Order: sequence, then structure tokens, then C-alpha cells
Amino acid sequence: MPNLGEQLHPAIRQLAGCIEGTWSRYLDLSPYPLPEELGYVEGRLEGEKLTIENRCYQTPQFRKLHLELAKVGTMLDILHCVMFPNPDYALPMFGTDLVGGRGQISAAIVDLSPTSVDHSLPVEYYADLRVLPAPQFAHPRELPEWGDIFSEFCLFIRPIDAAEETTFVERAQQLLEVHCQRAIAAHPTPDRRPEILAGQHYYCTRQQQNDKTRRVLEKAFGQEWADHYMTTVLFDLAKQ
Ligand code: BLA
Repeated sequence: MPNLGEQLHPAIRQLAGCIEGTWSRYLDLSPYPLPEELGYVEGRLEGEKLTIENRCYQTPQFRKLHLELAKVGTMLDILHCVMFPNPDYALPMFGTDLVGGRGQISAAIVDLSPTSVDHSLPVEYYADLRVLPAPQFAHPRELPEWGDIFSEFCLFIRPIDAAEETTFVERAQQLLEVHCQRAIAAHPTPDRRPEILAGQHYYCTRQQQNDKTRRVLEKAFGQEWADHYMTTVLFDLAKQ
């Protein structure tokens, strides 16, 4: 597979390295079978080449770990990552998106999003998250209307310089470590499966409403392909 990594914004490379390193350090990874034609994809957006590279794994605690790197010509660099828990485990959804162009990251978001009925994280998570350093950023961003899925720990900013980019990546790394450590210590709760599935389902349907993501994909690959990609690769629903 061609390696996009080297061509991407340094903060995206840094975060991608952190995610893959943390996954392999804590989790028992097996390959996740993506449809062949969706592992590496090329299209064109306004005359610029759009390249998408997917890395996908599964583990006992996670139905699907998805890391995606994308590049649109020289305009746009994207990192997208979601960890979909196995619905037999009452675990939140880790998600992060870094979007940048022409040397500047415009959107940096990371969260551990609850999937329980009462929209709370497992109690152990609060203990871990509360003691993490809470860095301040110059440009916090407002969540879009579909962003009711995110937790109080959600960080959404436009970093103003390389130092803030690094601080963001460190914060994402900390959330990811808390999540991996808690996930491998978790016990399955199959009785809660319907609730967890409903929570994950809601998370995915909200994310599918992100028009900014949809527009990029539609312009490059057409409406039908974009819809298929958003509902089967980016935010697919677990089987009952
Ligand atoms: C924003 N996502 C964006 C933007 C683009 C994309 C172009 C606008 C950038 C900006 O507002 O500065 C595009 N993101 C993509 C594409 C892919 C992608 C094409 O992942 C995949 C191929 N998005 C996620 C996840 C989260 C997320 C997991 O995929 C959060 C955990 C959030 N992205 C997110 C949010 C915005 C965004 C909240 C801002 C949306 C807005 O302001 O309306």
C-alpha cells in the first residue's frame, strides 16, 4: 500500500503514529477485513487528487479500530479515527478528527463519547480523566448542531501554532491511553448489549450528519459513493 503518511501535515503524522503505537502497545490486534476496493481509494476533487488510506483492526474489546488518512491535492490533509467497541462491552466511543490545509490545522477534535442511556461515561473513566492536565487553547471552536453526542471532555479547537498542535496531540494520546487501559480491564456485560448498540447507533447517525465531511466525499466521488462510504466505512452500525 502506498504510504500517505510522509506527505501529510506533521501534526497528522504525529497523531497517526501515537494512535498506531498505543493500539499495538495495549491491544491484541487482528486485521479487520475492509472491502478490498475501500482500503486505498483515489478520486478527484476540483481537479485535485483525493487519496484515502485506511488502516483497520479488530480486538476482543473492539469490533473495529479505524484510522484513516486522506489527502486532497495540496488543499486538505485529514486524519480520522474511531474506535467502535464490541457491543458486549459498555465502553465509550473514542473519536478524533484533524483537518488541515496549506500548513494550518483548522479543526482538531478529540473525545471519548458516551453510549449509555444517561449519556455518562463509565465511572472509572471520570476518575482517570479528572486528574489529567487540562491545557488551555487560544481558539476553542463551537460544536455543530449534531454534536450532542460528545462528552464534557470533548476538545474542539483550531490550534494557533505548532506548540498548540503538539499539546492537542498529547491530550489525544492521554485520552486514548485511558481508554485502552480501561478497555482491556473491562468485563463483558452482554445484558447491556441493546442499550450499547442503541448508543452506538445514535453516535453513528449523528456523525453521518456532518455535512463538511459529506461534501468533500461527494465532490470527489459522487453522492452515492459518499453515502455508501459514510454509512459502511466511516460510521457503520454494528449488527444486532
Ligand atoms: C469538520 N471534517 C470537518 C471538516 C472537513 C472534514 C473538511 C471542516 C473543517 C473545519 O471546519 O475547519 C472532512 N473529516 C473530513 C473527511 C473525513 C473526515 C473528508 O474524517 C474522512 C474521510 N469527524 C469525524 C470524527 C469526529 C469528527 C470521528 O470523522 C469527532 C470525533 C468531527 N469534523 C468533526 C467536527 C467538525 C469536523 C465536529 C466541525 C464541523 C462543523 O463545524 O460543522
